[in-house]
Amino acid sequence: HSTHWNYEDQEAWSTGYQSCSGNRQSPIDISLRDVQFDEQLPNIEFVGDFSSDATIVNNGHTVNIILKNPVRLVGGGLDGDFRVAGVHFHWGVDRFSGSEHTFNNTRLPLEMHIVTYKESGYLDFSEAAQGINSLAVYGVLFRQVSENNIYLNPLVNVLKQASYSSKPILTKGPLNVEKLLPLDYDSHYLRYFGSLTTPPCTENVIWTIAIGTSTISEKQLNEFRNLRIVDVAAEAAAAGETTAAPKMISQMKLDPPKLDHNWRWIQDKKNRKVRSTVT
Ligand code: 1SD
Ligand code: ZN
Repeated sequence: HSTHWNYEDQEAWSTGYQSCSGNRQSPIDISLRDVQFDEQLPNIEFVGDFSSDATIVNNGHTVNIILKNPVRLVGGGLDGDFRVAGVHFHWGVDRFSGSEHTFNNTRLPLEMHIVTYKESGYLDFSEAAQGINSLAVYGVLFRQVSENNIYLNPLVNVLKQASYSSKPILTKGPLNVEKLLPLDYDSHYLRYFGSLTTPPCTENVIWTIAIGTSTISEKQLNEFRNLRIVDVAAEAAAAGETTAAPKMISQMKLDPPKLDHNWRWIQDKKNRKVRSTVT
């Protein structure tokens, strides 16, 4: 069982999780002038059925989408196919904060992470999470516009139900994650080697970041900001899953703090290069 960590005291992460102070940490700032054009980077795409109803879970750090059908990340110079394990988001208190990666030091209000793991050689995500370069995350930054992004509605419309509980909730209609990607996500992307942006900060993530951005309205962003920091362990105990139940229930907060920001500070690039599919 892991120790608790939070976004207020990020400096402390490396005390419990050594990797968090390693040499290939994420996120990073991406200076678009300094990226290296790499003509060898082939197109990358998600293959599979993104169109079914999905389940969402407030895990106390983010809202995670679990898809019903298998979807794979294919191409992009990856070593084999990578299977989608979950999709989640990072946001902040206002329109000037939220994304984890920044372009030219500019932070956008939302970042989506499609987390995938290498299929060959690993049984499931947790096994692959221990491997070498066995995770691949596709990240997309969202900019704020006045119109709602209708493709986010199946998710945004159930966030209220997820705000106080980690109980899985079915989306309102199919959530087509593919529609949340920029149209040219397959050919216009950046690539670098990094880590998970949350503890244990494992340094085995092949990052792909769309050069294009998607959109979201302020109203939709506010639904993310209204989620609460649910205590998943206490909830499980309260549901009778452990013998610590009475103690845990008494410690459960009736009014947990808002999960109004969940982005990690920019990490040192060290000697790393960011490659790009475009000049
Ligand atoms: O923050 C997420 C974390 O919640 C978990 O999903 C992990 C892997 O499952 O990935 C990190 S991140 O690096 O994709 N932000
Ligand atoms: Zn993430």
